[in-house]
Amino acid sequence: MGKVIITAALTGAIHTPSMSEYLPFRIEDMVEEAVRSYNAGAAVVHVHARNPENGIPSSSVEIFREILSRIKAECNAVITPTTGGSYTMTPKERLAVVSALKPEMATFNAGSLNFALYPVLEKYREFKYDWEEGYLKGTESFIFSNHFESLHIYSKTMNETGTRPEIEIYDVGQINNVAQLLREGYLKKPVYLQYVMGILGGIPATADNLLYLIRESKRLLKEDFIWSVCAAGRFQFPMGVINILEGGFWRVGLEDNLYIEKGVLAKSSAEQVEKAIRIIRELGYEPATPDEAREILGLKGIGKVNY
Ligand code: KMH
Ligand code: ZN
Repeated sequence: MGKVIITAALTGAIHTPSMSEYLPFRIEDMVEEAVRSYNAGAAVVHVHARNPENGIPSSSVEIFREILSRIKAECNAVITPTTGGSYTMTPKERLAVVSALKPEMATFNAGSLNFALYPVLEKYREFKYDWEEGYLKGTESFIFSNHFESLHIYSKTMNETGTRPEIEIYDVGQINNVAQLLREGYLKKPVYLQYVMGILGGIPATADNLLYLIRESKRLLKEDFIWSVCAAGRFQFPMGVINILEGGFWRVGLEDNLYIEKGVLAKSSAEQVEKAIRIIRELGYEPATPDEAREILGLKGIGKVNY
């Protein structure tokens, strides 16, 4: 049985501070969470920047630099900053972290979609910060734009900085986008896909759909891909188990799911990492170390980043 790359997605741009007291958005909390997830067995940590004063998603390179350099000083995890940012950011703002910090890996969102969070307003009514409600409501008219011109720019930039794209796949057609980018020479084989399931606007998180994504990836990309899955909310663990059994990897973390079990808030992404590793070990798998992940993903090495 192979090694499984476990990724911990610490904060994201979906959940807002009032949804969980455990969602880290201050720099010191994000660093502590990254180290906790690393110590729990995660090989990769995925990082978004937030304004430390009020938790609103930020594209500030200086905040990213502070977070990434402090994580790097404390552990050997692979650090994957987002280029997804949030819907308040331009493509240029979203990409700035890659040009400036030249990370080993960064997310690469492979297509456009509705990215709707507004239905959570039925559940959350009281907010600590004045931006939260408008931010969530604003997603009712939000198209997460990743057209081919921006995909070309993202690819070129990541090729220049030696940054491995972690290609976020929200729906089956985006696998064909990747095939097109390979044909055009923008992306290199093998590509690393992160199936993102259960976002309202993207592919629903069902076993059938996950197997379909894998099958369609094999049809279009042959053997030239490695893949992981992250699924929103209650689907995080079921989709992860299926994906492991199919030969893929697994992303957990409070970015995607605030709970450790039904009705119980996770106190840390590390709790979800520990639970995922207990499960994969029961199935005969072992978590990959960060250096094994670097080998599997063909990363340039932490010594070649600019932070
Ligand atoms: N936010 C997740 C739904 C990114 O950060 O660029 C997918 C993601 C993409 O993590
Ligand atoms: Zn993210």
